[in-house]
Amino acid sequence: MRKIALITGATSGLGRAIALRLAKEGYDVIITGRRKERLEELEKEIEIKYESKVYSLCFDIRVYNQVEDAINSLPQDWKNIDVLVNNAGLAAGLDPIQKGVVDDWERMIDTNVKGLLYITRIVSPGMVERKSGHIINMGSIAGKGVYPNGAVYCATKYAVNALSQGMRMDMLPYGIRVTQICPGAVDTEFSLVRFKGDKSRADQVYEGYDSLIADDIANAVYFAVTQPAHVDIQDVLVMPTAQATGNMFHKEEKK
Ligand code: NDP
Ligand code: 8X3
Repeated sequence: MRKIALITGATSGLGRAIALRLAKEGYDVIITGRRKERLEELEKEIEIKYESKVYSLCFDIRVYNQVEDAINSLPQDWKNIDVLVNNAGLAAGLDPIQKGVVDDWERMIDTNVKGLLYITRIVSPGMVERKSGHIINMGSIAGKGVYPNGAVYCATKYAVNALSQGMRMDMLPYGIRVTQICPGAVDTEFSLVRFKGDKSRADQVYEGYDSLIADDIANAVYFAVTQPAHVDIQDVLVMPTAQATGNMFHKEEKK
Protein backbone atom coordinates (compact mmCIF):
# COMPACT_ATOMS: atom_id res chain seq x y z
CA MET A 1 0.00 0.00 0.00
CA ARG A 2 1.15 3.55 -0.80
CA LYS A 3 2.92 5.31 2.09
CA ILE A 4 3.62 9.03 2.27
CA ALA A 5 6.45 10.62 4.28
CA LEU A 6 6.91 14.36 4.80
CA ILE A 7 10.46 15.39 5.62
CA THR A 8 11.22 18.93 6.81
CA GLY A 9 14.63 20.39 6.03
CA ALA A 10 15.16 18.15 3.01
CA THR A 11 17.34 20.65 1.12
CA SER A 12 20.50 19.56 2.93
CA GLY A 13 22.19 17.11 5.28
CA LEU A 14 20.07 14.67 7.26
CA GLY A 15 16.72 15.61 5.71
CA ARG A 16 18.02 15.15 2.18
CA ALA A 17 19.51 11.74 3.03
CA ILE A 18 16.29 10.66 4.79
CA ALA A 19 14.16 11.74 1.80
CA LEU A 20 16.39 9.82 -0.62
CA ARG A 21 16.39 6.73 1.60
CA LEU A 22 12.64 6.68 2.12
CA ALA A 23 12.05 7.26 -1.61
CA LYS A 24 14.45 4.41 -2.39
CA GLU A 25 12.46 2.16 -0.06
CA GLY A 26 9.17 2.94 -1.81
CA TYR A 27 7.75 5.89 0.13
CA ASP A 28 6.23 8.79 -1.77
CA VAL A 29 7.94 11.81 -0.23
CA ILE A 30 6.96 15.40 0.46
CA ILE A 31 10.17 17.40 0.68
CA THR A 32 10.29 20.83 2.35
CA GLY A 33 12.70 23.69 2.97
CA ARG A 34 13.23 27.35 2.05
CA ARG A 35 15.68 26.88 -0.84
CA LYS A 36 13.47 26.27 -3.88
CA GLU A 37 16.28 25.40 -6.29
CA ARG A 38 17.57 22.71 -3.90
CA LEU A 39 14.06 21.25 -3.66
CA GLU A 40 13.84 21.19 -7.46
CA GLU A 41 17.22 19.43 -7.73
CA LEU A 42 16.23 16.80 -5.17
CA GLU A 43 12.87 16.31 -6.85
CA LYS A 44 14.65 15.57 -10.14
CA GLU A 45 17.17 13.25 -8.47
CA ILE A 46 14.42 11.19 -6.83
CA GLU A 47 12.42 11.03 -10.06
CA ILE A 48 15.46 9.80 -12.00
CA LYS A 49 16.62 7.25 -9.42
CA TYR A 50 13.43 5.84 -7.93
CA GLU A 51 9.87 4.89 -8.81
CA SER A 52 8.48 6.91 -5.88
CA LYS A 53 6.54 10.11 -6.36
CA VAL A 54 7.82 13.37 -4.92
CA TYR A 55 6.13 16.66 -4.05
CA SER A 56 7.92 19.86 -2.96
CA LEU A 57 6.71 22.48 -0.52
CA CYS A 58 8.80 25.62 -0.13
CA PHE A 59 8.19 27.52 3.10
CA ASP A 60 9.78 28.97 6.22
CA ILE A 61 8.86 26.72 9.11
CA ARG A 62 9.10 29.64 11.57
CA VAL A 63 6.03 31.31 10.05
CA TYR A 64 2.80 29.60 11.10
CA ASN A 65 0.72 30.91 8.17
CA GLN A 66 3.29 29.67 5.66
CA VAL A 67 3.29 26.21 7.22
CA GLU A 68 -0.51 26.09 7.32
CA ASP A 69 -0.89 27.33 3.71
CA ALA A 70 1.73 24.87 2.44
CA ILE A 71 0.16 21.82 4.09
CA ASN A 72 -3.36 22.91 3.10
CA SER A 73 -2.17 23.29 -0.52
CA LEU A 74 -1.35 19.57 -0.80
CA PRO A 75 -3.47 17.82 -3.44
CA GLN A 76 -6.04 15.41 -2.01
CA ASP A 77 -3.95 12.34 -2.84
CA TRP A 78 -0.98 13.72 -0.84
CA LYS A 79 -2.90 14.66 2.31
CA ASN A 80 -2.73 11.36 4.22
CA ILE A 81 0.76 11.68 5.64
CA ASP A 82 1.93 8.42 7.26
CA VAL A 83 5.35 9.58 8.48
CA LEU A 84 6.26 13.11 9.57
CA VAL A 85 10.00 13.64 9.96
CA ASN A 86 10.54 16.81 12.00
CA ASN A 87 14.13 17.41 10.96
CA ALA A 88 14.48 21.11 9.99
CA GLY A 89 16.69 22.88 12.49
CA LEU A 90 19.90 24.72 13.13
CA ALA A 91 22.43 26.01 15.57
CA ALA A 92 23.44 29.67 15.31
CA GLY A 93 26.61 30.77 17.08
CA LEU A 94 28.61 29.22 19.92
CA ASP A 95 28.71 31.83 22.65
CA PRO A 96 28.44 32.06 26.42
CA ILE A 97 25.05 33.33 27.59
CA GLN A 98 26.46 36.71 28.63
CA LYS A 99 27.68 37.31 25.07
CA GLY A 100 24.84 35.56 23.21
CA VAL A 101 23.35 37.14 20.09
CA VAL A 102 19.63 37.59 20.63
CA ASP A 103 18.85 37.10 16.94
CA ASP A 104 20.67 33.72 17.05
CA TRP A 105 18.55 32.69 20.04
CA GLU A 106 15.33 33.70 18.25
CA ARG A 107 16.28 31.76 15.09
CA MET A 108 17.09 28.58 17.02
CA ILE A 109 14.01 28.70 19.23
CA ASP A 110 11.70 29.70 16.36
CA THR A 111 12.98 26.94 14.07
CA ASN A 112 13.85 24.03 16.35
CA VAL A 113 10.96 24.38 18.81
CA LYS A 114 8.18 26.54 17.38
CA GLY A 115 8.58 25.34 13.77
CA LEU A 116 8.49 21.71 14.88
CA LEU A 117 5.34 22.45 16.88
CA TYR A 118 3.64 24.34 14.02
CA ILE A 119 3.94 21.54 11.49
CA THR A 120 3.06 18.87 14.03
CA ARG A 121 -0.06 20.82 15.00
CA ILE A 122 -1.18 20.88 11.37
CA VAL A 123 -0.24 17.33 10.32
CA SER A 124 -1.10 15.35 13.49
CA PRO A 125 -4.93 15.77 13.49
CA GLY A 126 -5.09 13.74 10.23
CA MET A 127 -3.06 10.98 11.88
CA VAL A 128 -5.35 11.05 14.91
CA GLU A 129 -8.43 10.85 12.67
CA ARG A 130 -6.99 7.87 10.77
CA LYS A 131 -5.63 6.33 14.00
CA SER A 132 -2.32 5.74 12.31
CA GLY A 133 0.95 7.54 11.79
CA HIS A 134 4.55 7.94 12.88
CA ILE A 135 6.22 11.16 14.00
CA ILE A 136 10.01 11.24 14.01
CA ASN A 137 11.65 14.15 15.81
CA MET A 138 15.29 15.03 15.21
CA GLY A 139 16.75 15.54 18.67
CA SER A 140 20.47 15.57 19.40
CA ILE A 141 23.17 14.56 21.86
CA ALA A 142 22.73 18.28 22.69
CA GLY A 143 19.33 17.32 24.15
CA LYS A 144 20.92 14.75 26.45
CA GLY A 145 23.73 16.84 27.93
CA VAL A 146 24.64 20.52 27.77
CA TYR A 147 28.04 21.73 26.55
CA PRO A 148 29.70 25.11 27.21
CA ASN A 149 28.65 27.98 24.90
CA GLY A 150 25.81 25.87 23.53
CA ALA A 151 23.15 26.51 26.19
CA VAL A 152 20.45 27.86 23.90
CA TYR A 153 20.90 25.28 21.12
CA CYS A 154 20.98 22.56 23.79
CA ALA A 155 17.83 24.02 25.38
CA THR A 156 16.01 23.72 22.05
CA LYS A 157 17.02 20.06 21.79
CA TYR A 158 16.02 19.44 25.43
CA ALA A 159 12.67 20.90 24.34
CA VAL A 160 12.52 18.40 21.43
CA ASN A 161 13.15 15.65 23.99
CA ALA A 162 10.27 16.92 26.19
CA LEU A 163 7.97 17.37 23.20
CA SER A 164 8.73 13.84 21.99
CA GLN A 165 7.74 12.43 25.39
CA GLY A 166 4.61 14.58 25.54
CA MET A 167 3.54 13.76 21.99
CA ARG A 168 3.94 10.07 22.76
CA MET A 169 1.54 10.44 25.69
CA ASP A 170 -1.01 12.47 23.71
CA MET A 171 -0.86 10.12 20.70
CA LEU A 172 -1.04 6.96 22.82
CA PRO A 173 -4.80 6.33 22.40
CA TYR A 174 -4.51 6.57 18.62
CA GLY A 175 -1.71 4.08 17.97
CA ILE A 176 0.58 6.79 16.61
CA ARG A 177 4.27 6.13 17.09
CA VAL A 178 6.68 8.87 18.18
CA THR A 179 10.42 8.36 17.74
CA GLN A 180 13.20 10.71 18.77
CA ILE A 181 16.52 10.29 16.98
CA CYS A 182 19.50 11.94 18.66
CA PRO A 183 22.65 12.14 16.57
CA GLY A 184 26.13 13.12 17.68
CA ALA A 185 28.31 15.00 15.21
CA VAL A 186 27.25 14.48 11.58
CA ASP A 187 29.19 16.14 8.77
CA THR A 188 26.51 18.28 7.06
CA GLU A 189 26.04 22.02 6.54
CA PHE A 190 25.18 22.26 10.26
CA SER A 191 28.49 23.80 11.36
CA LEU A 192 28.72 26.06 8.29
CA VAL A 193 25.32 27.48 9.32
CA ARG A 194 26.33 27.66 13.01
CA PHE A 195 29.50 29.61 12.14
CA LYS A 196 27.71 31.77 9.57
CA GLY A 197 29.63 30.65 6.50
CA ASP A 198 33.09 30.39 8.13
CA LYS A 199 34.17 27.21 6.31
CA SER A 200 37.53 26.71 7.99
CA ARG A 201 35.92 26.91 11.46
CA ALA A 202 33.16 24.56 10.33
CA ASP A 203 35.63 22.05 8.84
CA GLN A 204 37.54 21.91 12.15
CA VAL A 205 34.48 20.38 13.83
CA TYR A 206 34.84 17.25 11.69
CA GLU A 207 38.64 17.03 11.54
CA GLY A 208 40.78 14.32 13.16
CA TYR A 209 38.12 11.62 13.58
CA ASP A 210 35.39 9.82 11.65
CA SER A 211 32.20 11.80 12.17
CA LEU A 212 28.81 10.36 11.32
CA ILE A 213 27.50 10.86 7.79
CA ALA A 214 23.89 11.74 6.96
CA ASP A 215 23.21 8.20 5.67
CA ASP A 216 23.91 6.83 9.19
CA ILE A 217 20.90 8.79 10.43
CA ALA A 218 18.77 7.86 7.41
CA ASN A 219 19.49 4.23 8.40
CA ALA A 220 18.15 4.90 11.90
CA VAL A 221 15.00 6.49 10.48
CA TYR A 222 14.47 3.56 8.14
CA PHE A 223 14.95 1.11 11.02
CA ALA A 224 12.30 2.95 13.09
CA VAL A 225 9.70 3.12 10.30
CA THR A 226 10.07 -0.52 9.31
CA GLN A 227 9.32 -2.02 12.72
CA PRO A 228 6.05 -3.92 13.05
CA ALA A 229 3.09 -1.73 14.13
CA HIS A 230 3.28 -2.91 17.76
CA VAL A 231 6.90 -1.74 18.10
CA ASP A 232 7.80 1.91 18.73
CA ILE A 233 11.48 2.77 18.72
CA GLN A 234 11.09 5.62 21.21
CA ASP A 235 14.56 7.07 21.47
CA VAL A 236 17.76 6.45 19.54
CA LEU A 237 21.17 7.96 20.35
CA VAL A 238 23.60 7.56 17.42
CA MET A 239 27.16 8.73 18.08
CA PRO A 240 30.46 8.59 16.23
CA THR A 241 32.66 5.98 17.90
CA ALA A 242 35.15 8.80 18.52
CA GLN A 243 32.64 10.98 20.42
CA ALA A 244 31.64 10.24 24.03
CA THR A 245 29.54 13.31 24.91
CA GLY A 246 28.43 16.53 23.21
CA ASN A 247 31.92 18.02 23.59
CA MET A 248 34.27 15.09 24.23
CA PHE A 249 36.01 13.71 21.16
CA HIS A 250 39.03 11.50 20.53
CA LYS A 251 40.85 13.28 17.72
CA GLU A 252 44.05 12.10 16.07
CA GLU A 253 46.76 14.74 15.90
CA LYS A 254 47.53 15.97 12.37
CA LYS A 255 50.87 14.52 11.17
P1 NDP B 1 21.80 21.26 7.56
O1 NDP B 1 22.15 22.68 7.80
O2 NDP B 1 22.60 20.50 6.57
O3 NDP B 1 20.24 21.15 7.17
C1 NDP B 1 19.28 21.87 7.88
C2 NDP B 1 17.95 21.82 7.14
O4 NDP B 1 16.97 22.54 7.91
C3 NDP B 1 18.01 22.45 5.77
O5 NDP B 1 17.31 21.64 4.84
C4 NDP B 1 17.28 23.77 5.94
O6 NDP B 1 16.59 24.14 4.75
C5 NDP B 1 16.27 23.43 7.03
N1 NDP B 1 15.83 24.63 7.72
C6 NDP B 1 16.57 25.43 8.54
N2 NDP B 1 15.85 26.52 8.90
C7 NDP B 1 14.63 26.41 8.28
C8 NDP B 1 13.47 27.22 8.24
N3 NDP B 1 13.40 28.38 8.90
N4 NDP B 1 12.42 26.81 7.51
C9 NDP B 1 12.47 25.64 6.81
N5 NDP B 1 13.53 24.82 6.81
C10 NDP B 1 14.63 25.21 7.54
O7 NDP B 1 21.88 20.56 8.99
P2 NDP B 1 21.61 19.04 9.45
O8 NDP B 1 21.09 18.23 8.34
O9 NDP B 1 22.80 18.58 10.16
O10 NDP B 1 20.46 19.28 10.54
C11 NDP B 1 19.21 18.65 10.49
C12 NDP B 1 18.70 18.46 11.91
O11 NDP B 1 19.59 17.58 12.61
C13 NDP B 1 18.63 19.73 12.76
O12 NDP B 1 17.45 19.69 13.53
C14 NDP B 1 19.85 19.63 13.66
O13 NDP B 1 19.68 20.33 14.86
C15 NDP B 1 19.91 18.14 13.87
N6 NDP B 1 21.19 17.59 14.30
C16 NDP B 1 22.32 17.77 13.53
C17 NDP B 1 23.51 17.23 13.94
C18 NDP B 1 24.78 17.41 13.19
O14 NDP B 1 25.86 17.21 13.77
N7 NDP B 1 24.74 17.77 11.91
C19 NDP B 1 23.59 16.43 15.18
C20 NDP B 1 22.35 16.34 15.91
C21 NDP B 1 21.21 16.87 15.45
P3 NDP B 1 16.59 25.61 4.10
O15 NDP B 1 17.85 26.30 4.52
O16 NDP B 1 16.50 25.33 2.63
O17 NDP B 1 15.36 26.23 4.63
C1 8X3 C 1 24.26 19.00 16.78
C2 8X3 C 1 25.53 18.41 17.21
O1 8X3 C 1 27.63 18.66 18.60
O2 8X3 C 1 26.27 20.64 18.39
O3 8X3 C 1 23.17 18.70 17.54
O4 8X3 C 1 25.53 18.82 19.74
S1 8X3 C 1 26.25 19.19 18.55
